Amino acid sequence: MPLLPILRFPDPRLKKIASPVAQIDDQVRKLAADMGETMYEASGIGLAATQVDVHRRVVVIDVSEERQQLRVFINPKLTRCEGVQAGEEGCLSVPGIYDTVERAERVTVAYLDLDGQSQTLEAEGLLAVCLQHEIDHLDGKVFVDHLSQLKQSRIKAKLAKQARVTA
Ligand code: GNR
Ligand code: NI
Repeated sequence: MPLLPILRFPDPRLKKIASPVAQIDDQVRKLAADMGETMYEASGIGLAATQVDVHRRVVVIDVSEERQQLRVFINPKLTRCEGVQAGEEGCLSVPGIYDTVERAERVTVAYLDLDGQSQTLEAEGLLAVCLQHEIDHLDGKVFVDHLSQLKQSRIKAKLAKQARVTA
């Protein structure tokens, strides 16, 4: 199955707001499978369709050690957020950059599974962080948007320099 190219910050396509999936068909199932492969290949714990330039509300996550518990969330929506946690985040679209972001400690997410069934999941810790990070992507946000303007401009400069030396 093909790996999908991942957009890099500050690509303006990362700012697009993804549309809800109306029908879970073979195309959506193939997208989720390809996103799973792409995430595993890149050693990520999550991937949002936005990052592969598909602007539909599809997220894959695997926070397990064994890397064999792929979770697929279609049209995920946070229905409850409680508490605060601050943790170091990274992003496959912002390679080599890590910084602390405050997120809710516990969340409830409503979503559709690949069979089109409505589900809810209560999550905390890393899974809760990852869900918030991925849903941000679907809303056109990357984790650096949570940082100060000064940090954002430093990150853009660093990535531009990286792109020059690897070109
Ligand atoms: O692989 C990833 N690791 C990670 C670590 C801390 C907080 C969030 C993440 S998500 C990231 C993969 C990614 O960019 N998903 O959009
Ligand atoms: Ni990300």
